Amino acid sequence: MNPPPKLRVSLDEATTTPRVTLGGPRRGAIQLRHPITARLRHVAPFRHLSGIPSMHCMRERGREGEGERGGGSGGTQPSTSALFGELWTHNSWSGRKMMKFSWDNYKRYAWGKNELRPLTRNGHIGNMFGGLRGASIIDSLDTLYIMGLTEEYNDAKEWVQTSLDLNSNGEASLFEVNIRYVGGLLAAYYLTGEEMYKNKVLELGEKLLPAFNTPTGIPRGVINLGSGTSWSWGWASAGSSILAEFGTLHLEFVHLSELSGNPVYTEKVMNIRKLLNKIEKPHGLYPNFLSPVSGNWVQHHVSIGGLGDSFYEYLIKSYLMSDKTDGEAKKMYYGAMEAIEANLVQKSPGGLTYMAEWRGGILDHKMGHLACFSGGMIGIGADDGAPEKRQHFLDLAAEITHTCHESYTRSATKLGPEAFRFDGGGEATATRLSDRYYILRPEVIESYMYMWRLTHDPKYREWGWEAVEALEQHCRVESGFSGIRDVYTMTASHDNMQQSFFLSETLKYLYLLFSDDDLLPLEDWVFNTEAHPLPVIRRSCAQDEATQDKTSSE
Ligand code: DMJ
Repeated sequence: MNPPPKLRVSLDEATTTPRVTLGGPRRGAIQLRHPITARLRHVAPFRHLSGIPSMHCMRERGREGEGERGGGSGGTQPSTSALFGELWTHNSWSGRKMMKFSWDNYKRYAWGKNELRPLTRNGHIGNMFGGLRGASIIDSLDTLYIMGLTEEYNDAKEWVQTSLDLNSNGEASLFEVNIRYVGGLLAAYYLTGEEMYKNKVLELGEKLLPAFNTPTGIPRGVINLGSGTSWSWGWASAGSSILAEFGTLHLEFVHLSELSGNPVYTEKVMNIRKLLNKIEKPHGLYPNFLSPVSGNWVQHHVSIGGLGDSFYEYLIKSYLMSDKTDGEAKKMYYGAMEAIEANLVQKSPGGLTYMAEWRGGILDHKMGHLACFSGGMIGIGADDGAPEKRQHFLDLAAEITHTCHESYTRSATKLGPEAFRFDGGGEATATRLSDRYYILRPEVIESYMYMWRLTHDPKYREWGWEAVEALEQHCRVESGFSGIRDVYTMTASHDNMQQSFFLSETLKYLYLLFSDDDLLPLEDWVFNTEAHPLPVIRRSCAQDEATQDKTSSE
C-alpha cells in the first residue's frame, strides 16, 4: 500500500473524532481524545492490591505535574507537527493499520507460534523461550489494547486464556521470558484488570525463581522451565552471567511481589542490586560479564549497547517506578552516568556525540543500534539529576538521539544499521558488511518518543514519520513486515522475520509518538525494556486510599 502524500488530511476532518469528557463534576475534569485513555480511567484493577494505587489516584497525581514540561500535548507545537499527529491518529493510513496488518498476518500464518515468517508465510518458534509459545501474542496484548483494536485484543486474550501453556520443559532465556512474557502479562493485567493475566504471570514468575539458586544469587542466563536447572550461555566467557540480563529483572520482579504479596521476588533483585553496588568497578564502570559463582567481573568490556544496555535503563526506571523513593537505584544510575560520560561519551570530528564501547581502557568507536535507547533514557533521567546538570542531561539526550537519527539518514533506505562506527573516515555508518542489517528494532524510535514527550520539539515527530515511510517502503512485504539485510541498498533483501518486539515496541512507540501525552503518561507509567507499561507504585497514595477506605467504612 502506498502512503498518501504527507499532509493530505484536513484538520477539520481530523478533529471530528468524538471527544470523551472524563471525571464528571470532579475537580480538574479533563477532555481526552483517546477512548482507551478513557477506559483506562474507569478500570481500577489496583483497588484490589496492596501498595498500588487506583487509577484515579494515579491520574490525580499525574495532573499535579502538568505544565512543568511545556504544557502537555497541546503546548506550543507548530501546526505541521499537529498535522503529523492527526494524520497518524485519524487518517486511514494510521499506526493502528500498521499494527493490524502485522497482527492479521501473524494470526493467519503463524498463530500460536512465536514469530511470523512473512515471506514463507509460516511460524517461527526458535529456542529463546523454553518451549513457551505465542511470544507475538503476549508482546501484542497491550499494543492492541491501547490502540483500541478490540477484536484483535479479544482473540489474543482468548489465546492466553485457553492455549498459553506454562508447563513447558525447555531451555529458556531468563531475560527474554522476563521482559516479554512476564512484562507482557503484567502490563495486560494492569491495563485491563483481568485476573486471568495475574494468575498466569504469578505461575510463570514462580518457575523463574530456581535460576537464582547460585552461590551469589546472581542468576544464570538459561533456565529449564520444567526442572528449574539453570546454566550459563555457552558463548559467555567462563560461565559468566550477562549484565544486561541479570540487571533487567527489577521492574517486573518488584511487581510480582506487589501482586503476589510475596517479597521473594523483590528480595532476589535487591540482592543483585546490592552486589553490584558493593563490588569494585573499574573507573566506576559496570563490565558486561560477571561470575555467578564468585561475584567478580569476568572481563572488562563495557557497553551501553548489547550486553549492558537495559541494566542502566532499569536503574533509572526502578527509581521512577518507585515514585522516586528508591534512593539506591537513583545513586547508582547517576554514578554510572558520571562514569559513562567520563569514559565512553565521545564527539566525532563531524560534531556527532556518541557512546563508544570500552575494552579494558581501550575505546572501540562503535555504537550499536541497541545503544540508541540511551537518548530516551538520559532524557527521562534529566529532571532528577543534580540541578546544575539537568539541562546538560537533556542536551546530551538530544545529541545522542540526533546521532542515531543520522545513522538512519545516512543510509539509502533511511533505516539504521545494526551498528555504526566513527573511525576509518566514516561517521554514523556501518563499515562492516555484517553490521548493515535492520531487524525492525525499536531503539531509535523509542528515543524519538521520549524526546517528543519531554521537549515537544516537532523534529522528533518528523523523524518518526521518516521511519514510518521507510518501514512501509522497505520492510512491508505482502504478508507482514520483515527485517532487511542491508540498509545501504535499495534492492531489498528481506530476512523473513517479523520480530515480536516490532509489535510490542516499534509500533507502540510510534503510536505513542503521535498520540497525546495523556495516553500512558510518563508520570504514571514506566515502560519495561520490551515497552510493556507498568504503573508507578505510589506508596503515599496507597496509604491515603487505605485511610479513605477505612474512614468511609466507619
Ligand atoms: C528487545 O527485546 C528489547 O528492547 C531488549 O532490551 C533489547 N532488544 C530488543 C529490541 O531490539
